[in-house]
Formats: sequence, structure tokens, C-alpha cells
Amino acid sequence: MSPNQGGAIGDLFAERNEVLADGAVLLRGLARDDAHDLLAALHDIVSVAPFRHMITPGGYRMSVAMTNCGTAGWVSDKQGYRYDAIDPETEQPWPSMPSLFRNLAVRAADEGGYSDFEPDACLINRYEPGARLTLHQDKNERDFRAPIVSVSLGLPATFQFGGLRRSERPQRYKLLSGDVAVWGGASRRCFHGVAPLAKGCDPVTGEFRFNLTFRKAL
Ligand code: MD6
Ligand code: FE
Repeated sequence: MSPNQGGAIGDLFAERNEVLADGAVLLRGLARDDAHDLLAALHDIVSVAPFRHMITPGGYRMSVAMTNCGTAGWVSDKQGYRYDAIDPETEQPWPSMPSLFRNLAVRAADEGGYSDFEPDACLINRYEPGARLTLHQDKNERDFRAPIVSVSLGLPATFQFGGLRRSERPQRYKLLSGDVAVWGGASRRCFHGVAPLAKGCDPVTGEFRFNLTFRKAL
């Protein structure tokens, strides 16, 4: 469904969802019913490819712990940011992307106005209180025509969404468990980040927030 659709369907879209910018939408609660199963699948992935704190090219340890599933995984080390088919920690391919993950990402992209999304990478982020992601652009993917689909699970977070220049002051949005952001088109390279996570206790994830970010990397 397109966010611009008129009539009754358009009104339904408007009720639950929010347009962040040209090409970027927030699909409130889209993953809520899947949250339990998504977390169970995440648990299996992490048993094979554990969370780790990657090192930025500048030599800093990231406060967000990360892992991946899919044919390509996002990695950072002193050499830079890139996608790699092999997990540098285990020296094995990343776990495959569960069909539950893929199907949710495709459905969300479709609802955001991007049909035919074929994600090959899912970056999994784990935030604990205080963990944050400074403003950045997602630009390590080969093809910027594909959108990014981002699924929030667990503790709430403040998502910062700015413009094409770092200097533009970002808007802030509260993301709850089950909310999905879809990004693409004119806003594909907008700066965005996550403010330091506040303390809390989610009935399912305890003191963590998880974020699944689907991309077409290769
Ligand atoms: C997060 N998300 O929500 C971090 N990137 O934990 C991202 O960095 C992100 O949510 C591109 C598109 C959507 C996102
Ligand atoms: Fe990002």
C-alpha cells in the first residue's frame, strides 16, 4: 500500500502510520504480533553468531552490540565499514535469514510503498541502557534504490531523523516494540541515529532493545 493512497484505505494508513519525510514512513505496531517469534528466532541466531561490540574505524568500541543474519553481514573494524559474507569472529558464514524475518521485511517495505524488496542482509542491534547510535547515513550498500526496513523490539527508543546534511537538526520519534521504519527514495541517505537508551524493563526483553535492520547490501 502506498502512503499517498486516498480514500478509506488512505485514512486507515494515516491512523496508525506516520510519514517521516519523502520516502520514509513509520509503520506503528506492524511487527507487534510477530515479536515473540522474532525474538525466539533471534535467540537461535545469537547462539551461532554471538553479539559483539565492534570497533569503529576511529578505534572506538561501539556501545551497541551487533550481529547479523543473511548472505551479507555489516561489519566494522579499524579497516572501515563494509559487508562481509563471513563473520570475522566465528570465521563462518552468517546464519541464514529466517523466513519470518524476510517475510516481515518484505511486507513492511510493501506497505511503505516499496514493492519487490529483496533483503540479503539483516543487521541485528542490541541496546542496553546508555547505548546509542550517533547520527549517520547508511551508505555501505551497493544499490541505494532498495529501501531499508528497521524493526524495533523491546525497550522504547528515541529515533532521530534528520536531513541529507549532518548539520540539519533531526526530528525525534519514540519507537516502541513492534514499530517498523521504512526508509528509501529521497530519504535513503538521510542522517539518523538513536539517543542513549533509557533504563527500563520490557516484559519480554528485560533491559534491552533489539533492532533488526534489513537491507539489500549486495
Ligand atoms: C536503530 N537504526 O534503530 C538503528 N538505519 O537501532 C538505524 O540505524 C537505521 O532504523 C537505517 C534505516 C533505519 C534505521
Ligand atoms: Fe542506520
